[in-house]
Amino acid sequence: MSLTYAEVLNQPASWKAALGHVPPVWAGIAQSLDIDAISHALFMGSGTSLYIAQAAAQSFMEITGTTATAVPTSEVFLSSATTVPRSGSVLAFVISRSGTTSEALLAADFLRTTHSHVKTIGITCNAGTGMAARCDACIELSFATEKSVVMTQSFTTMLLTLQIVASLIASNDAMLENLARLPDAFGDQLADVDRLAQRLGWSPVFDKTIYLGLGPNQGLAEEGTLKLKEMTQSACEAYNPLEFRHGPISIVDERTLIVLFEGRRERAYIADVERDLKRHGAHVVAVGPYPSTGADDSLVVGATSSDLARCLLYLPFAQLLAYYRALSLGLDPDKPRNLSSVVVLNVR
Ligand code: F1P
Repeated sequence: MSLTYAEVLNQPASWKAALGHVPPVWAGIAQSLDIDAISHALFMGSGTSLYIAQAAAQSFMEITGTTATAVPTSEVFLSSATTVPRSGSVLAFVISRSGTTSEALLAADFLRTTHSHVKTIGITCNAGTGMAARCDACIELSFATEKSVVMTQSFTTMLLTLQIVASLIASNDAMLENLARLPDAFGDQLADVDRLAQRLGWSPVFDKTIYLGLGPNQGLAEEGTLKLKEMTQSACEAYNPLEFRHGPISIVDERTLIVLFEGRRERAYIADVERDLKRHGAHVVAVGPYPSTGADDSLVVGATSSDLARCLLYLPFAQLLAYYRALSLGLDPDKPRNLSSVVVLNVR
């Protein structure tokens, strides 16, 4: 079995491990760093970890009511005037699967040495890396580490970790209970998700793929395109579903596959978008908590979860679609072109 496929299937085990591991670790961090009133949360990462940051910032704001932003790690030290709040009690989450990406380490160093009002928390899947040494505290999720270059279970497990942390900060037990149901929900949906991803992944019809999502789902839509780019180098883009009609829709034709990550909040607006996409010839896949009558394919996931707690359940379809598309093109998903698992920056 390919490494990537095995890691996609291992997600419920990693999620269960995170649900047990994170609460006591966070309690220790909150006590030792004296985390009390937070005025802003800053999430940062590179590549897939940036998309975790985007979804996590949206989740954090919804769960805690405190403002949060997501930025590429490089912008923290190269454009701090526009990315780092100048005052207040700021919590900065530095996200990096490897814990060794140069920009992540440079950002952590920069914040620690120049911004005393910012507390840095590393989120990584490898223990004992430079990340732990450079941040004020670090959550190490060794059970979600990966052999693959392409990030799958590390994405969802680090995002889940950040949603758990936000729920703990807000003392939101209902959200924690919702999150605790995710591992079983993954198992319930897997057969349908795998079947549809396999059929569409192997289809020779599509020459471009668009992912649409809003709110926390926008980061997930970006991540869906990154999986396809990494594993298949095929044309793909991500947008907010309502924004997509304001211009980009002109790229749609009969060879376009469009995946909509839908939530209950936008339900009243989305049927019209689906109709328009189909009118222009796209094959529309709706992934969400209710069956869609307007789409060509409808995948029901997390029907009983809240919009926010359901987020992670959208990813397995995107991961498997990229996996099967790679196989259909004769590519090895475990060996993506031009990529290694860590980017090291040589600074002169
Ligand atoms: C993650 C990342 C991946 C990408 C590539 C290089 O870095 O940018 O998103 O797929 O393999 O590394 P990190 O999370 O380890 O910092």
